[in-house]
Amino acid sequence: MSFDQDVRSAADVILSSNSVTVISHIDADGISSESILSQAISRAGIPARSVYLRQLDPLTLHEIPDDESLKIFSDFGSGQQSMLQEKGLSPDDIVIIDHHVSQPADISYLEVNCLLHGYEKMSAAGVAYLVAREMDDINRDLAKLAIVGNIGDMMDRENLKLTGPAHEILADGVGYGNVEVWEHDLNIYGISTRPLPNALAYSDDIDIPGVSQVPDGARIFLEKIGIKPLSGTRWPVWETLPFEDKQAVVCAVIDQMLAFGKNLDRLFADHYLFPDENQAQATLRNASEYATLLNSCGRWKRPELGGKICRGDRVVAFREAEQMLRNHRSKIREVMEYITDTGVSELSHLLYIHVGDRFPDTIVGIGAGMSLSRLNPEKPILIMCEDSLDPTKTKISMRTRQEVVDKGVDLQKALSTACERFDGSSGGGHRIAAGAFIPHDAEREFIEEVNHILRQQYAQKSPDSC
Ligand SMILES: [Mn+2]
Repeated sequence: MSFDQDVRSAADVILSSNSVTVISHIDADGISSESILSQAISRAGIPARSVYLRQLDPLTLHEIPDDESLKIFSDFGSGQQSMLQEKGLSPDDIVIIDHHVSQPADISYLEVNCLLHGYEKMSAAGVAYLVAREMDDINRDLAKLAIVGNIGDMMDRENLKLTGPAHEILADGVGYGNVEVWEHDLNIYGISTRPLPNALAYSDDIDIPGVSQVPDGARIFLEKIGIKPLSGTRWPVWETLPFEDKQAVVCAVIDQMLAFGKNLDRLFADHYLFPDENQAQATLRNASEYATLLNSCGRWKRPELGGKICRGDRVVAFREAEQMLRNHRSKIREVMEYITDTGVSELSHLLYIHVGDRFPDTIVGIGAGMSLSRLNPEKPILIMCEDSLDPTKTKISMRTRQEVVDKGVDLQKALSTACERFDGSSGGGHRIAAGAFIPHDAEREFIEEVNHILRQQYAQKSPDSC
């Protein structure tokens, strides 16, 4: 079946059901997928309830209700079909909405997965939206949430913009009027809330000598071109900076980078803004920051709070989520500081560190990703921590940069291949970021196996691998 036919079938199955349980992942993509689906289902007059899972595995399987409702798995399920089969779920009970690598089972479940049709740059929220739109055209307002999910899963990072079917969804949001695209804009994070010097200093993609990683340097850099704090020490944010000032910043950044022979390839990216969000909730005014807010809710075990925000709660849930975001940021900073202070160990093709039980296992991967620019940027980082749910397991997270992926590295493949050699381990994710759970006593061997696989990946780089 074609992707469109899969979307149609899922819409039909959902519309003919009596009640639905949406079982979704806890990250920004999972939370936005869940709220797109639940809202579309409720609008169709079908009762819907939601279950969020940190991951779909034997330990969380019991959280799937044993009732008559149709079960929709979103942002996972494709890779766990044999497990769903073992649980005794029949094809009539299930719809899978996913974008991860699929593992076929003997039973053929209805699986709407863009990856199966060659669309690599779309997330589960994108698939969920296409199903919701197929259910009823009134769901076009939900394109905005699909953008949040796609950005949360970094679907724009390789091309610095959304492409393929995710780009088409963008057009729905623009047409509806709650999405605005700023094409080919400065590639920085935090355009709606971050003081400009910090946004310039802490943008992973662009390396501006004297500015990157040095907020004081960034302030001096901006003052030199006449950009000053608005009042006292409060700096403007990129979103509200006057056009002439933006031009001045871009020119100065280009001059500085060229003067030091830096590559400008990743200087510009598309930004996705939400004009319907109030300035008082600036965190929700662009897709990246909105996604960060949802991620922090999920990582701190409050995914339902993110779901409420996706449904429009701008008072109670939003305030609470902002508090979580502050906590989230400070904990990630602690992970980064721990990594920098402790130092990482180095093998030929990766860096690694074990953080034990010092930090919640839900944020160590993010912290590792954010410390990459302070470490050897050529090597992926592998971070280990204790699994909070199962003390016999170690949780592994790996992160790298787009430039390394372009050289042929695929962390998802590296971890899932390594897992095949160790009983009781499982892994998944994406080329640029992946994770695994392995037996606690296999750590050493596992790291060496991953290093070995990475060495092969660098060696085997072929033109179609990126
Ligand atoms: Mn996802």
